[in-house]
Amino acid sequence: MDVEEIVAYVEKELSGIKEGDDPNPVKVRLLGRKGLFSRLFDNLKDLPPEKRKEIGRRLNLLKAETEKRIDRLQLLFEEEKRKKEEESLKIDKTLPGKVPIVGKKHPITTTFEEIIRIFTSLGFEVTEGPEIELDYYNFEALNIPKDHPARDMQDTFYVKDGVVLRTHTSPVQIRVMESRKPPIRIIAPGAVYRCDLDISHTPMFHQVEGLMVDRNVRFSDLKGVLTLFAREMFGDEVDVRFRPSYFPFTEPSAEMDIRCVICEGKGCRVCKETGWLEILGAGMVHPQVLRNVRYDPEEVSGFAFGMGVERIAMIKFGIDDIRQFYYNDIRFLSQF
Ligand code: 2NL
Repeated sequence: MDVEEIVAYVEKELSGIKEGDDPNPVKVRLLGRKGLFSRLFDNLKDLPPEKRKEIGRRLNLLKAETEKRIDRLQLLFEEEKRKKEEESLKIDKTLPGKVPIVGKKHPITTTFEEIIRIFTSLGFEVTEGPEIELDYYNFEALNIPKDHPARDMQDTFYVKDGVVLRTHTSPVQIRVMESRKPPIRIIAPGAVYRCDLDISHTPMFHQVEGLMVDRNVRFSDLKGVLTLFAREMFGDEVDVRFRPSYFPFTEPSAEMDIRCVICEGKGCRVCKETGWLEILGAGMVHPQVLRNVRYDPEEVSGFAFGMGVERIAMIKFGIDDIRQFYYNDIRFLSQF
């Protein structure tokens, strides 16, 4: 075995690899399991012992040198590969950027915020409560009798015996009254649920209710606060009127209308030719409701009101189908 010849052979193989080329085929040929060095070391055993040691030493040196050079070529190859990849992905910084779609607040959110702003500026505090509610707080405490149509399976989602999805946010106000003494001035905004779906009803919608309880709270306070609300919400000039109505939890009860914002009172499809749009219901808190929360109706009185946020938003933005709010169609939502 002529070591000089082997060195020359290895040198020829290694110098045949250009920098940046893949050194692997040569690596396999020289250093692989059945490669050159492997065979050479096998052959050592056929040499006489005195030669074996010296040649073995030189072969080991040559092998180590070969490994070092292959490793270096391997690094150069990887680097070249990475550069080529980068080149093919290269970003043209002069291209105009993609304009991201920026989300907007949902019209129900902005309407909520506007209602809340108006009442908090009048000193009302925002309160919240559970959407899964006890029958007691949703109906019983509000003087809604067991046989009242609002309790019908058709309107209420029953969770289990004695538990419902709240059908209004009044139960929040009952809970606050139970836990505090008058004076009370609160609003209760939130999601409510009724089993109903058509052009003017969705099974989930939103309400803001309000409540003021103190000594000597009168119907004139109700009229003053709610008139101010309507003017802030729909414009300074808007006309309002109160019509007698009925709710089991208020006595007397009323509904408030504003002059139709579409036809200005002349009569149109939206106001059903009446010239007026109903925006909320209200009344003086029923004495039985006050007693239910351990208030003395001889000492304190209060007014309460409730409005549908979707309804307010429909009037404000001129939307005729409540379901539009919940299709999540970008073409609809991006208009606000
Ligand atoms: C409507 C009418 C109303 C109330 C809600 C209320 C709450 C308590 C006591 C008494 Cl704790 N009343 N809330 C009163 C009158 C009307 O809502 O048309 N809502 C959409």
